[in-house]
Amino acid sequence: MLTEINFDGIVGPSHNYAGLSLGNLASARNFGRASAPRAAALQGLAKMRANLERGLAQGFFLPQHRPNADWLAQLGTTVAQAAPSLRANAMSASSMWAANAATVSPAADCEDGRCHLTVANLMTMPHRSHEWAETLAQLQLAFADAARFAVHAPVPPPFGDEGAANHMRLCARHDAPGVEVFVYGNAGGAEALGPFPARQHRAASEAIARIHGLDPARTIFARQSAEAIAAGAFHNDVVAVANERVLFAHELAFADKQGLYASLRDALPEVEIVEVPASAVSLEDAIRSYLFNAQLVTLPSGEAALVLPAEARETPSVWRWLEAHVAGNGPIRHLFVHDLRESMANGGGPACLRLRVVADPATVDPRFIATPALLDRIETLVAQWWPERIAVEDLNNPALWERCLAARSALCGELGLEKLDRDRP
Ligand code: SUG
Repeated sequence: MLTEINFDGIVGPSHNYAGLSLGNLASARNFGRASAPRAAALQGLAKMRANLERGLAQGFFLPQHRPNADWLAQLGTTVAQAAPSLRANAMSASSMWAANAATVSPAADCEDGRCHLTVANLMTMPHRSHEWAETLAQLQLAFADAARFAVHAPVPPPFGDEGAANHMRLCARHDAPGVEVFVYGNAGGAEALGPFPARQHRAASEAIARIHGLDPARTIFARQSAEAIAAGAFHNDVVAVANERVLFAHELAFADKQGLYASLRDALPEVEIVEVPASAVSLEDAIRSYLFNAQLVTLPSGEAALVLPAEARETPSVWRWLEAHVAGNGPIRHLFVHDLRESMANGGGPACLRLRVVADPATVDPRFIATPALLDRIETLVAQWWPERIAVEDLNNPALWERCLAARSALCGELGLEKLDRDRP
């Protein structure tokens, strides 16, 4: 049975606030604060558990090996000798934001009838540019069934690709052929640059569409508005989210929204576009609350629900809009609110934490599929091994490096995934 599975990144033991992401306002705002890795991981696990209880299929990916000594070796240094700023890049737990792991095209959209996944190169930000090799290794294990899945290495630089965070899919049902929308900020060539980097390049998205064997008649390339990027929407999924026939977006998300909406209506006449006007929710409120970084999911009843961060409920304009929508006839029928403050403080909401894959869970390596009992075991392990607190200075402490490596090894062992620890890509 093909269904949508949400794979969440388990927050790693080195989660910290080193302010590494230019253009991500939360990351900049919280630079220097002490983080709480254990609480962060438990918040993420609680969301996974709740989604499982809602009847949704849930999987997970493991945190990566941090500090990444192999990456520092490529740069001619070691964990002990690296400059603190470089070391912070090698310590980042940023692979927790699984929406940036890969772009996924379900089997129904692909010429060869397999589900295609292309790992994102994440080349724009140094701390994320070394995630791809371990991500590729995990996806190759999780989706090893070559009759059903094709896992691809990243498109090469200099074409920046940030994965599913800039990709939306609209369809009548998850297992039916869909329309794939690739949202880019960088069109290539000479163009006016805004204050922040546009991480997604159109050329990378076009390459992925070719690699996945998508039907050009059902593939749309849309530009993100420069205004949204300048306001801090470093990924499209900070201002828009789609699920089945519903597109939920801010009025100012796209450079040419009329063009995008017209192409969507052409390709999928039943599409429902729910646009939030700037007069009701400013871009600033949308970005601060992560209204659009909600998970828009289809419950077993067939109704659509939003899985939101607590910040959405605490932002008056946003909560007012949501309550009015649910009270009316809108397609979103339920609101679920989660405390994900540790991830949010680095600019990662509910939707950043997950990668959606349409698949039969029975065809995925079971070591990556969540059950309540397995989540219990992971929680116990996190409570035992994850640091309670990391101040930015602690990133220079050898005891923390050892602790982070040991914690991750313990998790790999618990899940029967020692291979990920042993065979470093
Ligand atoms: O890439 N934050 C991540 C947040 C990613 C959110 N993902 C999606 N929108 N899908 C980023 O900017 C902060 C790291 C730091 O500052 O230490 C960070 O990498």
